[in-house]
Amino acid sequence: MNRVQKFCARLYIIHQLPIQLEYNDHLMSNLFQQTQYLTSAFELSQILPDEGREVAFAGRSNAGKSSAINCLTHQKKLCKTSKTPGRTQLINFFEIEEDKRLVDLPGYGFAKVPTKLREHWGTVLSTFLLERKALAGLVIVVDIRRGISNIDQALIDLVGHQVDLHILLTKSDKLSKAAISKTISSVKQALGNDRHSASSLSILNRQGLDHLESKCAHWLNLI
Ligand SMILES: Nc1nc2c(ncn2[C@@H]2O[C@H](COP(=O)(O)OP(=O)(O)OP(=O)(O)O)[C@@H](O)[C@H]2O)c(=O)[nH]1
Ligand SMILES: [Mg+2]
Repeated sequence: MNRVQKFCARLYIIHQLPIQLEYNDHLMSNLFQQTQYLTSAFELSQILPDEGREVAFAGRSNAGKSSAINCLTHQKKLCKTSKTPGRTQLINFFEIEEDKRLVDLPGYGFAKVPTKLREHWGTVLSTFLLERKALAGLVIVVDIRRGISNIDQALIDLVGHQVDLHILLTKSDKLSKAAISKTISSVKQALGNDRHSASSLSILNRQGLDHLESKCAHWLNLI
């Protein structure tokens, strides 16, 4: 390639790049925008047949799981969100397209939940996360200001050897850019496994949404 050809090729790339990025962004938004509520389960027996591919969202009560799914799908009320912890009390399934689903899981770690209910969800969640063949990836949602709690770590230890994990550090609008980067680095280091990843998200300014979109799209074979 001579210098003129190199220059033209470079120009072409420079010109094409933003268009291509916009196009991909647009494509991904459209992929998740079609998501619809499918069904809910309280018992293992009510859970959908183990087919297709799913990405589940787990984490402490009030960490921002339901808000993250709403942000990802560009919808305001797909999942119920609340300032009061313990809002999601069922396993909720959402269909992106046939055999591709997002799953909003009940939160853990909320002290006011009765012991019986806590035990119930402990069994249901661990069985679901360990046995579900459709589970392509698990997003563990963590409030960036609180960091990984003992229960989050116990979940990582329980399923991390068989399911790909993404730690989603939410509410990043509450921290400075420097503090966000520092927290992401330390979480990645603590994970110590290249299969697992971490990024931040703010539902207010949508910082980090691109990361979450591409992770979920990749797990679900949408791109
Ligand atoms: N500032 C800010 N607030 C957020 C963000 N994400 C979630 N929240 C708030 O955090 C609260 C809890 O959000 P939810 O999405 O209901 O949390 P959850 O993890 O689904 O909670 P449970 O269903 O109780 O387990 C709500 O008041 C949200 O508006 C964020 O990125 N920034
Ligand atoms: Mg919720």
